[in-house]
This record gives sequence, structure tokens and C-alpha cells, in this order.
Amino acid sequence: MSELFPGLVLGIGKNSAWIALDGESEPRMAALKRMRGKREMPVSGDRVEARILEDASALIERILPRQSTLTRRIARGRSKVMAANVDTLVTVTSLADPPPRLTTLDQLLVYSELESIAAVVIFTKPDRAAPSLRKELGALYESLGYTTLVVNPKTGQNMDALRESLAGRKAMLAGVSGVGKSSIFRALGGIAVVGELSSAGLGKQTTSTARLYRLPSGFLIDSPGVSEFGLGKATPAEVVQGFPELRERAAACKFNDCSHLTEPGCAVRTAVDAGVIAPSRYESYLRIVEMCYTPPRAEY
Ligand SMILES: Nc1nc2c(ncn2[C@@H]2O[C@H](COP(=O)(O)OP(=O)(O)OP(=O)(O)O)[C@@H](O)[C@H]2O)c(=O)[nH]1
Ligand SMILES: [Mg+2]
Ligand SMILES: [Zn+2]
Repeated sequence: MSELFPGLVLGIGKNSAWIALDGESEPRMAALKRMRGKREMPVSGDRVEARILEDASALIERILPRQSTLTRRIARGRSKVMAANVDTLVTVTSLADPPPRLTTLDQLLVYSELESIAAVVIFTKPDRAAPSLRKELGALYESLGYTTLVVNPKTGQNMDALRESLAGRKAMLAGVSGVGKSSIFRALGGIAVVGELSSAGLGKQTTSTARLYRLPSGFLIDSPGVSEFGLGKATPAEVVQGFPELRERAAACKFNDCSHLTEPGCAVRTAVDAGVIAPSRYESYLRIVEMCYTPPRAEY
């Protein structure tokens, strides 16, 4: 039989995948091998071993063990693997069109904190918003310790800085539709392997399947909609762990099971009232708790 070549999965279709073999720049369409009647499904970011077939397409023989997976939490504690070997979540938020959705941004940051992966905060469309907004949001997320950049993929503004901060990272872009994820991906020189892989009916410019751009010693995945990143069920205590500045103060609350909602002697609310914690961050905490938490039913 022919030789096996190592490669990287760029994107997934129904019964096939796009892969880039190591050392090659052109992606190849790859079929998946049937294992005991079932196909073992690779995901973007997977390392694989493949054979090259006569028509230059490939056959994935083996998916190598994953170092980590990025999962989407769905109902009843189940989860779905979205990507493999990702170590950085690159959140993208536009300053205008659509207006910044800070709860979504904060939810992605909570996800990265709970999954123990790095997060980068990107703001796009500075040309469409007041400079004061750019400064205010940039300063807020910078102060929380996140690498924060304002970029314009159309003019190239700060794209070199972004490329630099992604070097060596295995990253995935995330953000709501229309914020500029694909524009960033293209401006960095991403390989667009949509075509046969895109699922119909989502609007022609909307990304419907993960795509991937290989960086020197890393990669960047352009992901479809942010709705994929639900936090599932989480208690207020778990959500707090996703907010570094809340987590830091929660220890000083009067009750050690304080949910920071209405309890007296709450150090988190004191810090919000004192202007030490940004109101928008506390607002996000409240909304995320509301979305994620169903209190245990009272027993009668
Ligand atoms: N003026 C301006 N327009 C931008 C900027 N970044 C992106 N755009 C435009 O915003 C629109 C949406 O960008 P996309 O890159 O398709 O957004 P996306 O996040 O990939 O959207 P989905 O694939 O639907 O999730 C496009 O028309 C881009 O040209 C920017 O910094 N300034
Ligand atoms: Mg897109
Ligand atoms: Zn509290």
C-alpha cells in the first residue's frame, strides 16, 4: 500500500474533510475511512495520517490522539466536539454594525476561563464608531488582563499586531454573525475551503462550516456562529470563576455561598457600586447566571 502522510484537518463536510498535508499549501479533499461500518469523524484542528489517492484526493486512515477538544455544551450534560487541539479563543466584537454585544463577548471569555484556554479580545470596525467607545472598551478588557486589539481587516489596521499575537497559537475565531471574523481570516491569508463544504440556506456571506488557516507553528480556525458556544448549565459559583475580577472579590463576601445577586455583605456588589468593577461586566454576570442556572426545585 501507499505511504501515509501526516496532515491537519481544515474543515469538515458531510462525509469528507479538507486537509492540508504537512509541507503542502494546497488543501486536498479527503475521504474518511470506514471503521467497523462507522466513520470516525475528524474535526477541524485534528492531526491525521492520510494516503494520497490516484486522483490527488486523500483518504484519512487515522486520526491522531487529540491534545484537547473544544466542546459545545448541550442539553442534559451532553457535549459536542467542535474543534481539536485549540489553545486560544479569539473573540471578535464589532464596535458598530452590529453594535457591541458585551454579554456575548463576556460569555465567550467565561467559556475560555472555564475551559482553561487563552483568550484574545478583538474589536473591529473602528471606522464606524466613536473613538471614545474604542478607547473605553479597549481599556476595560486590557485591564482585565486580556490581549486586546482594535483591528480593521479592510484597511489592514493592526493586522500585523494580530498576526504577531497569534504566532505559534492554535486559535479559533468566535463572535456573532457580521462582526468580521471571515474578513480577519482572509486578511491573514486564510485558505477558504467552503464550496462543497458549506451547508445551504444560511445566507451567502455567512460562514457555515469551520475553516482553517495555517500559521507558522499554529493555526487559526474561522468558526461559524457563536451560538455554538453555549455554556450549558452552570451554577452562579461556576460562572463567577469565569470573571477574574469577580472571582478575586468573591472571597470577601459575608456568605461563602454568596451568589452576588441580593445577599447582604456582598463584596462583589460593593465593588460594582464603588466603580471598581465595570457595570457592563456585572450586568453580563447577571444575564449569564439567568441563562445558565435553574435553581433546584423546592421540596414539599
Ligand atoms: N467598515 C468596516 N467593515 C468591516 C470591518 N470588518 C469587517 N467588515 C465588514 O463587515 C461585513 C461582515 O464581515 P464578515 O467577515 O463576513 O463577518 P463574519 O463574522 O465572518 O460573519 P459570519 O460568517 O456570518 O459569522 C463585511 O461586509 C466586511 O467587509 C471593519 O473593520 N470596518
Ligand atoms: Mg464568516
Ligand atoms: Zn457576593
